[in-house]
Amino acid sequence: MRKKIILITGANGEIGHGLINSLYAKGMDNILALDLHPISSSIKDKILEGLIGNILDKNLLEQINSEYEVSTIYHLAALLSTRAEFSPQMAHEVNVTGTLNLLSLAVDQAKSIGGRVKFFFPSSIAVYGIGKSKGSLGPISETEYCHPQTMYGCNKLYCENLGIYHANYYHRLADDFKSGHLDFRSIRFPGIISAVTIPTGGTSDFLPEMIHAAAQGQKYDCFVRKDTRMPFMVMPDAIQAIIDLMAADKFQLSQHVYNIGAFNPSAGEFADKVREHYPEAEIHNAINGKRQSIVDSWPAQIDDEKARTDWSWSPKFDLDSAFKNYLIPKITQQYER
Ligand code: AKB
Repeated sequence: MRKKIILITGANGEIGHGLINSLYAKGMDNILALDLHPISSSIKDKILEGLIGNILDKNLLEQINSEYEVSTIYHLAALLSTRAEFSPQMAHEVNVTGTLNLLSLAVDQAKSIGGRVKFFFPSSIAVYGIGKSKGSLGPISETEYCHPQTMYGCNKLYCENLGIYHANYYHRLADDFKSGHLDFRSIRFPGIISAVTIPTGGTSDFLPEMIHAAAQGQKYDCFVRKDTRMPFMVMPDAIQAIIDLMAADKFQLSQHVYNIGAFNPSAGEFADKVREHYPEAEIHNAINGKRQSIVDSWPAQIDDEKARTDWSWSPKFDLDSAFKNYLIPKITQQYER
């Protein structure tokens, strides 16, 4: 008998931490957590098993396929946008080939179980590429401006399409083809701010870095201009969105990939908010032109109407309540410790 599990790749990452905590709180601890590094001590008691390994290792995936019955895959492993620009080939390998490997595993599982496997893929606003007119545009919907300007954005957009293909058309000429064996669901995340973890290798890292630096009494050089605006949300809302989308009835969903957003302060407005709570905060600007150009290619605001209508997406936190009820209390508590 194969063990029934939920597979989470990139389990040690920011979203992995939040998701494992949340699934555990809901009684779902039959998790096989895969990561390049040993599973972090803060989550290792909340999973069934931890596996150290690479999503590019086909033998490892074959082993998972033969030893476990996988009902759901949360495929979180990825190289983020800034990191990917430094190593585009490697990013393509991890972000695209890695995702293809996981999609194949999901299809194999669905065939052997004779049922549906759910697959969650975190996409990103990096799939958008807009020109100089960013400030004058209204909210951008899922179908507009899909012309990414980064390797990471290209990878995410293509993998969304790979997921849709595997869900609806993969092996369509084969006798055992069944559309719907793979239930592929994806969210295009904005920047995410966690009070507990600090991201690495992303281009939206400037807001999380700014508040974590202030909380630790450290000076921060923000790598984008003060007037730089893009959508953000806090981690609890990001995790809740994953849980809600994955729990939604399939017939409610009119598409596979959804935008979601919560607030979109400029870097300067966010710095002012940080100073309200940490009056000593030393925040300066040391613009990195290349990272600036990446954020400039991302929308200032996105249209998440489809998520609101189809599966009742509604963020719990706006900018003020995010500071008051989540970021400040949690971050302060963390660094006091
Ligand atoms: C990044 O900055 O690369 C990510 C993203 C916006 O997807 N946080």
